[in-house]
Amino acid sequence: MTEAITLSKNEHIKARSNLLRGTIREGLAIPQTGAIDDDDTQLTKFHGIYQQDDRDLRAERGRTRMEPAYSFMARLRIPGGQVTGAQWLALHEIARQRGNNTIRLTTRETVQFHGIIKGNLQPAIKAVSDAMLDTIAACGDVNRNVMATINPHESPAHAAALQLAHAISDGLLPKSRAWHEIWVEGQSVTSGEPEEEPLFGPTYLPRKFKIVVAVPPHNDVDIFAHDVGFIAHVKNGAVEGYDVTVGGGMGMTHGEPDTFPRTADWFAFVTPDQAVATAAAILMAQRDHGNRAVRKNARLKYTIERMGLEAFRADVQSRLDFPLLPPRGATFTTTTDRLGWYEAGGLAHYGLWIENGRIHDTPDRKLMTALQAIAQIHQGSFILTANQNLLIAGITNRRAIEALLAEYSLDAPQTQTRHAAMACVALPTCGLALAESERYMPTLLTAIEAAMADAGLASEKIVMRMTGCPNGCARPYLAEIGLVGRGPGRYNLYLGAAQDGTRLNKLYRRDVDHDGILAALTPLLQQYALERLDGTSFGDWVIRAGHIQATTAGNRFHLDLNPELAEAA
Ligand code: SRM
Ligand code: SF4
Repeated sequence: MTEAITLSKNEHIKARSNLLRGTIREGLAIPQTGAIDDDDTQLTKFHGIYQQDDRDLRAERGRTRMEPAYSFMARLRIPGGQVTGAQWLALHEIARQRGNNTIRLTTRETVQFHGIIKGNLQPAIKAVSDAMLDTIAACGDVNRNVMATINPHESPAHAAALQLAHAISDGLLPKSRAWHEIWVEGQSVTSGEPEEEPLFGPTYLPRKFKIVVAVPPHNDVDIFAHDVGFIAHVKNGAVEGYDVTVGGGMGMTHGEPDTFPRTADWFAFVTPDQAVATAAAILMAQRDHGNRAVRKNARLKYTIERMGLEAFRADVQSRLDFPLLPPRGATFTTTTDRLGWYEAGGLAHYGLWIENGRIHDTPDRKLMTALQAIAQIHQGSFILTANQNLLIAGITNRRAIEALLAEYSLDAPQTQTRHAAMACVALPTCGLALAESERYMPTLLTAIEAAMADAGLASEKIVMRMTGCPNGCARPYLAEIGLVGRGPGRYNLYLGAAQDGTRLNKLYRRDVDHDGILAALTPLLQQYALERLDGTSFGDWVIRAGHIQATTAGNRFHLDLNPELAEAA
């Protein structure tokens, strides 16, 4: 007999939502508030939309008894991150007319608009649809935007990775017509067809679900951070199959050891024509076995920890009519992007560094205007990377693009460490932020660059990532230096991840402020400069030098505390 479980609140909201409609449409029409109904805020996520409020203004508005300064964030679904120049121009206009005049490239190869007020929300999403794009399933308990390794021009395998990302994204998309009704048509449209969700069922998944596709040796999608990964095996220039990984994830909660980041397990090898069915079978196994009572333990990584990998594999296998073969294994070199000019597939490409993915104009730097000008003359595509950068791909008019990059100073040199860095959005829009991230990272990097230069490390690359809370949106637990917000101005400092994205880092200092971060890192950088052997990364060196205890390997590495911290815990 199965035990009755108490379902989490969100399960009830989904169940009674009439396939993700709730009362969103009615709520949008109420002019007296900038917000929508609480339950509906959970449902809009499935449409790629989050209700937020400006946290810089929260206290002041509370004091003056005003409603919080509500606005919405909208995230697009762009499998493989590729858009045309015309689509870029449309995104530019939406940000300008309906949002806060910024475009935010995310850590998952898509864009977000922030600061859309309620009255602008439906027109903004309609404009996204008019640009032949959508926001369906960009958030919520569904399969999220599917990422692919960057640049389909690089080889047929890269092109196949992009195609697979599209096929998985389309194949695993919710079937509900709610998104079109609410955001495009603005009314119910009855087609006469019965509406159902054959893959998900009426309560969708227990939690978010993320899939990526990589072509070794480049791990630019951070394959081990995701619920499911496909790793291409290439023979004679063509993909002969994919290794499949399962159970990666970053999110955790401070002080709750039953939540933890985890790198994915190697799971199986499948042929290209079996890949979408395999993704669907894994999704269905998680749909049926994921924890629907406790949301913080609902991700696939916890399902696999609970069931055991072999039992999980047997369940997935039972849903497929072909055998899951043993994984073959692959080697990666780096998680960072290829920036600057390079040639591939007979065309020129320019990897443009975007600081923390934020595209906007400032008095000193007109990045948004510059990209608009580039989009007006660029014949190829724009590809959004998992490192929050932008590849201007398939350039046929290099001289003209070069001139614009120079005119707007977009080609100014930066250190490798700054190029490799990422920070999540955090304040003022993210409701979960405990500390600054995007707005603080540039300042901290300047100080770390100075410490690196003093140590003679100015030209080295150390992968550094920061988040404003432990949810891990910039994948900080896979950075050589990871900083995770604890409270205003305070961070936990993690060290020791591998540059190829295969090993998590470990807590090194708890609750440190700006000076504390520098006090902890400066002597390490100096020692690293003296002691490292050629080619030893900082993440490997901190372990070799004994600053991080490598007591456990693999996907649970992160869980052990260093002895000195364990004593203090
Ligand atoms: Fe994230 C929630 C931003 C990638 C793990 N994430 C949020 C929300 C929506 C806050 C909220 O729930 O109210 C943040 C909105 C902030 C804002 O104002 O824009 C937010 N996450 C982001 C983005 C924009 C960060 C960025 O700077 O680029 C990334 C958007 C990706 C996308 O396009 O889909 C983003 N989030 C990630 C990643 C990285 C990844 O997937 O590669 C992770 C870690 C990987 C993972 O999923 O385990 C991540 N976000 C979370 C979590 C923790 C999930 C968990 O399993 O515990 C939350 C909180 C939650 O879901 O309850 C969260
Ligand atoms: Fe917000 Fe935390 Fe994600 Fe940063 S890591 S965007 S603070 S949820």
